Amino acid sequence: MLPELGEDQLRELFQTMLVMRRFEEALITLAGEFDVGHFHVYIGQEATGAPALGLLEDGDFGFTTHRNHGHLLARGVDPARMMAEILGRETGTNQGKGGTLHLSSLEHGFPVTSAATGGCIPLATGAAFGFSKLGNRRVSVCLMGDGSLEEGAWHESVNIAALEKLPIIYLCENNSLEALGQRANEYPSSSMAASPLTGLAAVFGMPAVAIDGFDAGEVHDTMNIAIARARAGDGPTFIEARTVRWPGSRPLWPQLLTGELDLTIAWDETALPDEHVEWHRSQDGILRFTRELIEAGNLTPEQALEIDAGVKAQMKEAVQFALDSPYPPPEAALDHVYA
Ligand SMILES: Cc1ncc(C[n+]2csc(CCOP(=O)(O)OP(=O)(O)O)c2C)c(N)n1
Ligand SMILES: [Mg+2]
Repeated sequence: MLPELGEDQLRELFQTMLVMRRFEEALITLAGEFDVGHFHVYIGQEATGAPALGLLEDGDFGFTTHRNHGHLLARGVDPARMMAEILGRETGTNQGKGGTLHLSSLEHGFPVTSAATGGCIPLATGAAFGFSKLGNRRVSVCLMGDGSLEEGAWHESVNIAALEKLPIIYLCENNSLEALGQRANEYPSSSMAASPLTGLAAVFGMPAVAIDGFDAGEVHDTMNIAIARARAGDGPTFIEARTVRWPGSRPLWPQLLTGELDLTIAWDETALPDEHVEWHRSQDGILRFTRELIEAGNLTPEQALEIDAGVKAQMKEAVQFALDSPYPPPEAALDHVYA
């Protein structure tokens, strides 16, 4: 379903999702030609991150994981500076010293990013504790994978959040729905005895809901309620956004196994490839959102392609900016090191 937003906002959301997708497609392509090192991509989860983070206001914080690129892009961080950061360049968001695993940008509400599984949980909870003490009506969003529920930090943090009624939303992106990865002996996500995962939050007495993470409208509406609750001082919410892992993220290194996103599949069944049919037909959240926008008369296929062409050109420039940027000088190695 479509989020309850005006036409301009719906199109903005569409463009944001395309920025998220085209950025990482460009990164995977670049990694084929250039040693980028290891990285993780958010491809396939855009319909969760874009509407959820689009609801935040200036001063609200997000704390993300090793799969952070899409989250920062959703809050408007410059793709060129992010690409430069991933390539370790001086012009990067963190002057080339954070890299893909620690992308952050305080001015966009991402003060620090931890790639330790579960690391985001105490960070986000601590920020919410600070907001609560300041009484400033700001909210903290913990963008966590299902795997982080295995960590002890989850249980300790959520207890404090519930006791103190902290202004926090635990947005758990569960991309483990299909056990395909495990079956094919690929990269596993989580192994939890608890089922459903929402039970791990409900036991602390907070609203805990499971939603379809491919459904931008459901994500938007659920987040909206959770944010209002947090701002009103009524405490935390746990949201499990359920998706499946993008086929290209099943091998250890991301690969464009489903090809680059072809938007025409959204309105032309004959464009549907023979492989990964299920993915293209019902799982790719961007294709689903495109279909919904067109069916509701908020976008034409021509407009969709035009927006996409602009985004692709922007990503080409981002890659070039990164490649043209210098590495930090050796003398800068100890700058910003506190010991
Ligand atoms: C403390 C810790 N243990 C192990 C790892 C290695 N590791 C990297 S990604 C990952 C899986 C995390 O699963 P999940 O939180 O569901 O995120 P997903 O990759 O599925 O988005 C693991 C175990 C890590 N980064 N930190
Ligand atoms: Mg996972």
